[in-house]
Parts: sequence; C-alpha cells; structure tokens
Amino acid sequence: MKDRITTLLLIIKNNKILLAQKKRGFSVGKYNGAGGKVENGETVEECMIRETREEINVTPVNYTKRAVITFNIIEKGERLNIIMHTFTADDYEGEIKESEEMRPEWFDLDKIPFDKMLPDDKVWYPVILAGKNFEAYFKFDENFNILEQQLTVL
Ligand code: 8OG
Repeated sequence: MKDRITTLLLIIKNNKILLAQKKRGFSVGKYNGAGGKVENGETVEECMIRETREEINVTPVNYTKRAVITFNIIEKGERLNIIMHTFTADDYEGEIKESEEMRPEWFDLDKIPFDKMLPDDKVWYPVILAGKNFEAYFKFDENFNILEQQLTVL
C-alpha cells in the first residue's frame, strides 16, 4: 500500500487555538491546522514550517511533535495511508494572514468547531489538549466515515 507523509501544526496560545478554513482542494470549507505533504528531500519539521508560512504566513516558535496519526483512506479507488506528523506550538513570529488556500481564525479551546472539521478530529484533539502525546490510526470508507479507530497514549 502507498504511504503519503504529511504534517499538521496547531498553534495554541492564551487559551485559544488557531485553525484555518480550507478555501480549496481536499476538505474545502472545513477547519484544520496548517499542513500538507512532505516534499522530496525535506524533513517533517521543515515541511511543517514551510506549510505554516505558506498557508497562514507565520513561523512557529516553541513547537513540539505530539502525535503520528495514520489515516487509511480510499483515493482514486485505491487504499492509501496518509501519515500525519502532528505538532503544536505555543507561539509564532510574524503576522497571521489569509492565503489563497486558508482563512485563519482563533477559537476558544471550549468552542472548537468540530461540526465543521474532519470526523476524527473530535477523537484526538481532547488528547492533545490534555497535554498527552499519542499514536492513532483511523480507517475511512469512501465517504469519509470512520470504519476503525485506535489511539495509544505514549
Ligand atoms: O495539502 P493537502 O490539502 O493534501 O493537505 C491535507 C492536510 O490535511 C495535511 O496536513 C494532512 C491533513 N489531514 C488529512 N486527513 C486529515 C484528517 O482526517 N484530520 C485532520 N485534522 N487533518 C487531516 O489528510
């Protein structure tokens, strides 16, 4: 089975989380952190920083890797593992700006818009917000319903 390595960054500062609404492509209209595919020759950290700059115009400060989440999905009729290296940061440099891909917005930690996010997010965000690191696996059907899930706190 093919694997695709991706990153995600959640900036959590002053009891708020910075999410961004996707303006195009996969999951348009949904809120997520900044992230995308690791390119050839790039480390996951380099990818996380590049994607954050490209999508919301800031550079993460004090970041830590918190989780590796595998999404087993169907794309073009074939199963594929998306392996997402998930980071949090408690600060950033620069000015938050909308890009052609994402519209950033702060949310109180108790008002995260899970109804406008991917269905696995409500499972694992509470673990991150509780300060725990973890590994997780989610298997989806073609309509993005969760078929199987596992989560192990490290
Ligand atoms: O560049 P592209 O749009 O392919 O990036 C997709 C981003 O979304 C990448 O950071 C990986 C991430 N992602 C998935 N599936 C899921 C999911 O179910 N939940 C969350 N929070 N992020 C996901 O590919």
